Amino acid sequence: MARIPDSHPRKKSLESRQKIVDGSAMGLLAESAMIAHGRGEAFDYLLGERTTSSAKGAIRECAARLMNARRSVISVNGNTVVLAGDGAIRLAAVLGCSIEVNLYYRTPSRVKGLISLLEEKRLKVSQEDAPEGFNGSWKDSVEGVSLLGDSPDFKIEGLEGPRSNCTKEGIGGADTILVPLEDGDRCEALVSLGKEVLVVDLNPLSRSAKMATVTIVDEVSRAFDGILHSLLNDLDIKPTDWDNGESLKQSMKEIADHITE
Ligand code: PTJ
Repeated sequence: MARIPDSHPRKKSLESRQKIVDGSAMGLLAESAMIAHGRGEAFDYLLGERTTSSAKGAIRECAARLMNARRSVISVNGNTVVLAGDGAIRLAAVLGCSIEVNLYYRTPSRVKGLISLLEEKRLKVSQEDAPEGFNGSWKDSVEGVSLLGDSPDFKIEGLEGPRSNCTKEGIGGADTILVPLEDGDRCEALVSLGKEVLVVDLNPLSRSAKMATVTIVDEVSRAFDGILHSLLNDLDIKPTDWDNGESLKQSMKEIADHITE
């Protein structure tokens, strides 16, 4: 792809599209990945391609719940790895949790390919400077992030087919799951197992947005950067009595305000 100049107003959006195109060409994404991405782009456009004030509140709430968790895990699908795999690795390094590749359209070769891509990203992130506010050895923390998903030994109760497969060490045993671009049924099944499900979804009307314990209505890479910043800088945050329905209403109001500005 030709280099996009920094001054191009749609630079970030064009780069994300290219990541989806390249990920598809490599056989890492679901056939419908581009449709999902296009839907996300449309909502992001309506939100003004920014992290809104309600999303900032949801980001802080998720950071607090992840810090407070007995055992957390980050569940990633194809789109998330391609768009925000580096961000997932940074978060897992700070939280000391695993990342599990858990796919809606599961095939062994996609799981293997996505884990390999995450391994490359883990190596790259381990060579970066530690994020501001992080204490300890960044390299050791990043190298310690486990990448799960290729040997499922647990089933999510209440779901049929391959999408119910997961690992006991990851999703099966976790009490708190950060899961971007989740599908509504799986989100509902995880919540009914008593888990805290923290979803990132640009569409505040989606079933998963409505089913989740906390929904961050934001683009996945921006949301991951926001959670990381909150984990390292908002040291006194605690989980609140979160009203997710109210937060989603705020997101819809932010869309309405933005389009009538
Ligand atoms: O890799 P797999 O097999 O697990 O499949 C992944 C997709 C995303 C194809 C699959 O889960 C799917 O079909 O998802 P949906 O039902 O289309 O839902 C995707 C949701 O994510 C939609 O509500 C989009 O608005 C939202 N979305 C898309 N891109 C982003 C996003 N949310 C945040 N950041 C994005 N970049």
